[in-house]
Parts: sequence; C-alpha cells; structure tokens
Amino acid sequence: MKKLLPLFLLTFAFSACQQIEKQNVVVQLLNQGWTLTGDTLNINMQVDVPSVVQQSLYENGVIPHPYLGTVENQLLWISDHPWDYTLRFDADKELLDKEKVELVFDGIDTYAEVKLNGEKLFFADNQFRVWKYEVKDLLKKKDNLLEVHFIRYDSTQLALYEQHQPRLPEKYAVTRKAPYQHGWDWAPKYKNVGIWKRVELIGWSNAKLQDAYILTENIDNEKATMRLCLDVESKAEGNYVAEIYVNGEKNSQKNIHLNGGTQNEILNFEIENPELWWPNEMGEQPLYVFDVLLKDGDKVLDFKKIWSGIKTFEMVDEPDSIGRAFYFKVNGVPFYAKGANYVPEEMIETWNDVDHTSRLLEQAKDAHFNMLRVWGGGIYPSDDFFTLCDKLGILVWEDFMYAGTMYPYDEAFLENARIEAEEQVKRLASHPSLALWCGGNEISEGYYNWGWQKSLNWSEEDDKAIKAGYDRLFENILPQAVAQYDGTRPYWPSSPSKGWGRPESLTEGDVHYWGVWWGELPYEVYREKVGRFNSEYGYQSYPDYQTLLKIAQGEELSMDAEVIAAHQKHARGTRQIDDFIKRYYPDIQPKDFEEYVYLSQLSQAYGMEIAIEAHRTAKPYNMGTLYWQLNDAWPVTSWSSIDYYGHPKVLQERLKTLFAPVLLSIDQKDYGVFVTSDLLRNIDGTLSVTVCDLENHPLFEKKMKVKLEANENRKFVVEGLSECLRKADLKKVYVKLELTEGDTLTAERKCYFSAFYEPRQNGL
Ligand code: BMA
Repeated sequence: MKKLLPLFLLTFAFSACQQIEKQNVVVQLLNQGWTLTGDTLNINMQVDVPSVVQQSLYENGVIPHPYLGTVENQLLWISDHPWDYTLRFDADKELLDKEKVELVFDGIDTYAEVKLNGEKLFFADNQFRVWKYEVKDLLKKKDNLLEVHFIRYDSTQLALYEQHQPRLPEKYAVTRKAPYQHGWDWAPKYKNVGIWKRVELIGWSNAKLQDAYILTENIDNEKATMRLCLDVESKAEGNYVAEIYVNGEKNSQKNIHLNGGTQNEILNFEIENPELWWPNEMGEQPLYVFDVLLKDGDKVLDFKKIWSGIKTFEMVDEPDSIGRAFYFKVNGVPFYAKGANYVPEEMIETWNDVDHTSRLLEQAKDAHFNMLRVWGGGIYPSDDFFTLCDKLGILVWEDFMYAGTMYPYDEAFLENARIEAEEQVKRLASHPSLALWCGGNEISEGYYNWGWQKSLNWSEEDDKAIKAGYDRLFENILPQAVAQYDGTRPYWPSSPSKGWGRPESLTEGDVHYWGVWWGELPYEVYREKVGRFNSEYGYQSYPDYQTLLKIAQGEELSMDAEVIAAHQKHARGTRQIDDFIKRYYPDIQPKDFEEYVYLSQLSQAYGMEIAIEAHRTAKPYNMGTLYWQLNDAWPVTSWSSIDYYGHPKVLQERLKTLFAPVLLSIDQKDYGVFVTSDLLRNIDGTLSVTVCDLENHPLFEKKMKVKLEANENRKFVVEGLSECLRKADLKKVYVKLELTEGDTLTAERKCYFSAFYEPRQNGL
C-alpha cells in the first residue's frame, strides 16, 4: 500500500518554515532588468536572466533563428565577441540588516569577470559551478551596479589551448564548458555565452544551511538507515541543533557545535517499515518529504524541504568464468537495464523547458525505460530533470561532463574540477533516480585506441604526464568526491571501460559497440557483438518529415539540399543512411523524399531491433542495453529515436514491444523461441506459435505450456517449428508469438527474418 502523507502536519511544518526563512535568511532575486551590450556593436538590450546572448539576439530580432535554414556560419562570431551584462538595483532593507550577504550566481557560461560597484569580485571559468561572493561590505542601499563582463570565448580558449604542452586532443578540453556546444556529430558550434542560471543575494545572520541532502545507507526488512548530510555555515562559534522531520513527523535531532565558517555534519536516522522506491515496472516510486531545521535553542534559523525516496543501488563488477560480470542491483534485486543515452535538449541551453523534458521522459517511460545515461559531453541536467526521473522511475547513469579528449592536469584545473564535482554530487544526492556516477565519455577508449600519442606527437614523457593527469582526475578526484560526499552511489571511471575493437570490451564492463555505423558493418553483426552491458550503439535516421518542413521548403526538401546537409553533422552520415536503405530495402523505390525519410527510420528501427533482441536474449550474460540516443538538441538527422520537436521515430514505437517486460523472439540459428522476462514474478503460461505467409495464412500452429522464474530468460524448443522454417522461404513468412497466462495476454510479437517493409502508418 502506498503511504499517504499526513498532510496537515506537512502544511504546518511548511508554513512554519516559510516564516523562518523570512526572518533569518532572506533572498533578493536579481534576475530581472539587466542590460546586455555588445562592446563596439550597436547593441543595447534589456534582458532577464537566466538567458544567453544567442537567445537574446534572436529574441530581439538581431539574428535569425539559430535552428532553421543554413545560418550556423553567420552566428559563429557571437562566441568570439565580448559581452557585458549590467544590472542597477537597490538592496532590500531586510537584506542589509543581516550579518552576512552573499551574491550567488548559480551558473555563468563561461569566462567572465564579475564586479560589484566597481570592485572586482571574481573571474568565473567554469560553466558547471556555482559562483558565490560575500558582498556585505560592498552593498549600498541604492543604485548598486553589478557587472558581468564576458571576454572573447574562442580566443581565450585558443590561447589556453596553445599554451598547453603537450598538445591535447581537443581545444574544448581546456575549458569547463559543455563539450557539445563546440560542435559534435549531431550538433552545430553554438558556444553559448551568458548568465545561464539564476542570480540572487542571500542575507543571513548567525547560521545557515548551505546544503542538505538525504541518502539511503541501508535497508533491511523492517527499517531503512538514512543519512542527512549538512553543510552548515556560521558567523561565530556556538551550539546549535539540527532536526529532521519525515512526512511531517519529527524523527531525530542532533546537537552540533559550529566553529564559524562552513562545516559538514551528518545526522543518522532510521525509518521504520519503509516504502521503497523502485525503477519503472519494478514497483512504485513513493517519495518522502524531509524537513530539515537548523535551530539556535528554540529559534529556527533555517530550513530545507527535500523530496526523496528510499532505495539502495549497487554495481556488480566481479570476475566470472568468462570475464567480469557487470550489472546493477536496486534494493538488492539484480535487474536488466533498458533505455538510452540522453543528450542536452537544446543547443541554446536556456531554452530548455520543463514541459519539453517532461514529455520526453514520459515517452521514455511509456517505452518501458528504467534507465537513462546522461552522456558526458553535455551539461549536468537540471533539478527538474531529476525530479521527473524520481517520479517516473527512470534511473540515471550520470556521467561527469568530460568527453572524447584528454584534459589539462595543472593544479588550478584539477582544483576547479574538484569543486565542480563536489557541488554536483551534493546537488543530486537526494534524488532516488540518481543511480551511479561515471567519469566521462570515451576518454579511456580514446587514450588507448584513437592514436593520440602519434597524431599529437607526444614523447614518452608527455604520454606519461598526460596519463598521470588522467589518473588523478578520473581515478582519484572524481571518485573521491562521490565517496566523500555521497558514499552510497557507485563510481565507474569511464564509459566504455574498453574500446570496441578490443575483445575484453565484450567480456567485461560496458561497451560502446560502434562496429555498425562507425565500422560500417551490417546490422546482423550486432548478434555477435553482445557485451556485458551495451551502453551505446546506434544508427542514424532523418527526423520526422514535419520537422524537416520547419527547416526547409520546396526544392530544399531533398537529400542533396544544402539545408538538409546543414542539419547532418556526421561526415559520412547521408551516404551511410542511403547505403543501408538500399541494402535492406532493395526492392522499394521511395516515391518521394517523405517516403525516403520514412525508410531511413524503418532501417534504423530494424537495426536496433536486431541489437536489442541480441542483448536481451543474452541475459544474464548481458545485463543492459542503452542505445544511442534518445533525443536531439535541435532539428537534425541523428541516431535519436525522438526528434527535437518530440516526434517519435519508427524506433520509438517499436520499443514498446522491444523493451516490454517480456520479450518473445526467435533464435535465428536454431529457431528456438526465447521468452525473456524482466518480471519479478514467475510465469506459468501458454506460448502460441504461428507461422504465417505474408497474406496472413497460417502454415504452422503450435501451443505449449511454459514456466519461467522471476527475471528468467529461457529458450524453448517448439516441436516442428524448426522443420517448418527450414523448408520455408524466410522472406515470405513471419512468426506470430503470443504468451498468455489464463485469459491475459502477457506478451506478443511478430518476428520477421529480414528487413520487412511496413507501409507508413498515420502520423509517421
Ligand atoms: C558516441 C557518443 C557520441 C557520438 C556518437 C555517435 O561515441 O559518445 O560522442 O555522438 O558516438 O557518433
């Protein structure tokens, strides 16, 4: 039964706390009424933040829409231009009365000097950090001037890159800024510049909660052992009390002695008969409300309200007879991970909107996802993203934002990286959907397999220094941040653990299998390249035709048109899509471009069907399948299953069967029938097998009783099936599989033996 929250208590705790906030901690937002100017340019705009320059230029009619037509090259100057954001404001009286006032920027992208009333406060150089500064002494009652001066991004980055010896593989390595904005094989080079998160002044006296988050340490039958982690800041030494309320009821408290400055405190507590949080289709997603209070005697100084769930998560990476088993357990139960890789939803990062995210994640849930990997070349997702994943039961494999290059290793860079990691670990720790942290994307793979040593002319010493720098960051600083500030989430240094050309990539860890697409091998090869956990694989298709109609008109709607090419960022992409359409649908002559676009999606879906079926039917050898990629950051031809405007491609529809809790399939070698169950209960049912010709006439029918344990994958020999199929022309038949339990249809599937042309349905 789902626990109901004692609402009257909740309301009480909440309103009491709101008053407290007004008394001891006061906040003045500084998001509105900024002026954006462009140095020598005749640009002077009134803007609100969060926003970035590219967005404001478009919204003020200075530039065309950055996602449409062929405008990319006309817009590249923006990131190599200095920009000034200024704000004049009066300070709230209650704020000035406080002992301490901090100016807080939740995000500055990226290189900018920040001044208040003419005084330099700091120079920001990391998009992913919060920037705070004590401003009590600088703040005036009236007419304060806050200035954020962005220096030329491209030139600054280039200078830093050129100074770095030995040479690093990518220029973006020197800046802590979203890699994908520097151009990717699905992204234009829109390096955003601006104040991309909110700005505020926070005033307080005595003491304040800087951070508070909740962790599940352990669950046994009747109780959960929980940990409340606090960062408390105080002006002076003193004795205080921290209290925790669970669903409105007081649970525990702890006396704490603060020494002045910031300090970490831990409060352990227990919850009896916990309602556990489960991933999608493994159970419910109950959330508890935790109220955290900081008190000085009876006086409440500060509070935080946290919604969190109770769950444990383990990564199993241990030797077995073949290599190393690699899988996850949630609440002690091993499970098969199904989902995709998630990339940022926008090229203009401040256009990211919660409704878009919500629709996208709902589509993922409807296709039976239980996991997303947040790819390390993007941005750390917002709190809203995680709140939605908490609600929908989608676990998040979270990469730190590092991808596809080696990084600098001087002390300043590593310190910057350390602070960023600690902040992100703390920010996301309370979310039950957060499953594991991973060092980044394809860095170790690149180091060992992409020939940087030779192409960048590294000496043996250079190589050693770069590798030692890698080890410090990915084997020391990042795991240390996860262990010290979380301690309940596993850390995995690199996705993948081994490059796809190496045999170990299929016997241990996770693999990005790119022999199909990058290696130009046919889809059928997926059947042989099954790893322990396939965390990337994919094939491109065009976005929905309606999406193409937004970016191109008339004559431009063709494969060779300039505008279509501008929305394809992979050098061989157009040709490779075409090759596979011809290879798998040789008899189909598309009557127009719309039909051709559809065929590209059909081909992609066929490839992914082969891969997913191969992965799932190899359970428990293989314990996860995350295809590349769920979504797009703008209208583009890519590996996604849902395009930028939210249109599902053919693949997204097929996932409803391919990721279903029970998958039925035919082994193409011996025609055995697989029943692959992710259900946590036993199955006792009837399997019906019907071979039909393409006019739907049955050629063979058989029913048999089948029994499976929870989470079992089993192959059944169906008497007579193999003989029938061996005699048949496999291009002219399909097999209809159904699994029923009593009157309930548990699973069904139509299996074809080659790429099957299915005419377009409405809406596709
Ligand atoms: C994978 C990803 C991305 C890339 C994709 C398609 O390696 O990590 O870097 O977009 O391949 O090429």
